[in-house]
Amino acid sequence: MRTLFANGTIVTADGSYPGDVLVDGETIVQIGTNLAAAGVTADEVIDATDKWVIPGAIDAHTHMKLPFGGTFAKDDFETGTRAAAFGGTTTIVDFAVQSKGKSLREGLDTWMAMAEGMAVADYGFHMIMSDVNDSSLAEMDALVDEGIPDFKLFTAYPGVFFSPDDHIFRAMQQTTKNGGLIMMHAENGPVIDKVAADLVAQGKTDPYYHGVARYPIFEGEATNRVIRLAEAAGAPVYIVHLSVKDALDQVRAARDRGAMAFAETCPQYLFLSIEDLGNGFNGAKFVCSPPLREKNPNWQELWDGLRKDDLQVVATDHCPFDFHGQKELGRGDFRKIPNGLPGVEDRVDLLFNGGVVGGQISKERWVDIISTGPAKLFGMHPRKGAIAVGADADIVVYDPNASRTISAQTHHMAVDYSCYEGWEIKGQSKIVMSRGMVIVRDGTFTGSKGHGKFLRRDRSDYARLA
Ligand code: DUC
Ligand code: ZN
Ligand code: ZN
Repeated sequence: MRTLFANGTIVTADGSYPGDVLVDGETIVQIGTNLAAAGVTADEVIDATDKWVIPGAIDAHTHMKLPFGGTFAKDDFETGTRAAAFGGTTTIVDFAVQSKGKSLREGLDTWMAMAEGMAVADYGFHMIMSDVNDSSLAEMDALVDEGIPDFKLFTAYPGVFFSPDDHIFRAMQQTTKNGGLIMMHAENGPVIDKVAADLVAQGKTDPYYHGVARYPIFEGEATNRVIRLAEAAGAPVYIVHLSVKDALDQVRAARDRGAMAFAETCPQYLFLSIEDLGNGFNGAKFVCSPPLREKNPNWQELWDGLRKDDLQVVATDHCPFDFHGQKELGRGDFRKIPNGLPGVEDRVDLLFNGGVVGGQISKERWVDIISTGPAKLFGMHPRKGAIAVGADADIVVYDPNASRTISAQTHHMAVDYSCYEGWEIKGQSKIVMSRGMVIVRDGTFTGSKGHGKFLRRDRSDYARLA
């Protein structure tokens, strides 16, 4: 099957130009101008006049079916990748979880089985380490070789995912040897739990106090601490879901002194604020960790960070729980609200609308932070994240002039609310191709369950990217 994308503007992280893209099978085989006039034939010609041809977007941080607080994130690998595809995302990197007392391998096998035959577009895994010991450290080397080169550890969630500093340091030392990457959830969990307990004891149990308990300085402190540990170990480190200026300042300082420190933020920290956590128990819809922050100065600081490359990635931390029946587990005690927001479907458009239309970033930088940047950092480039000969044919025809209204009534995520309900935004993915197969066409799903395959990823050259 040969598909020709004709008459569009190819938008990449490096630049934009008018051009045609020819796909044969699962791969991009030719890029040029007026290919049809030059005699190139195809089974299907997709007219991209007045539209942009961009690499399929990559969401490097999702949690399909994550067990959390006695329940499970609602989307599975089918519904989650399908919703992602509607929003122009053709690759996700999810998190397999090592449980305490179990091996990395057991956790990986469980998540592999959950995804097998389900996904409509490609997926990879990072590995969450909840139990750092001699044996799990040794297992890391094999995982790096098998295409899972990154490991997430937590300074938050004592008793669940939390690792003490010496465990984090040992995992970092291991990646110094095996070429992998440590990803850090950086908030000071033990201190947060103390503040949260004090608030609840005072009768402050509403979702709003979830935001109050998790001070910005607790994220800044932990961010600085883990970066310093990584520097001591000679390892690269990636801060996930960075939410606040205090933490960004630590990343900026680290990068200025030459540390291999990288960071992502998420749409919720660019577009939502602690005010959304108010409004009684309705605020539970907005409970995630780190929490939503004060709008000022944080939103603009994060945009500045994205523009200046102190932040390299925008991912979603997609972790959806229904308001009814799941978020409601925390009525009367915000500590029991499952943490996480739905987002995998709307990231690309929110970033286009708020970033490109909003004048914060160029369209090329938009492609970089939603696709090419994560492809490079997470060992997928140039197979993913690129419009280039030889790359996987993960291609989106994007209409920058389309507009739509976000609503839980029309979204494809398996969750009963949207954090952006009623928002009118510009930009929409019209054609979404995953490895040569058109999986979304003008708002209709045309893909198939099981088309998505596990993606073996390489180590990246972190020193070069820093
Ligand atoms: N934060 C969330 O909001 N949900 C899942 C895990 C996390 O770290
Ligand atoms: Zn996290
Ligand atoms: Zn997460």
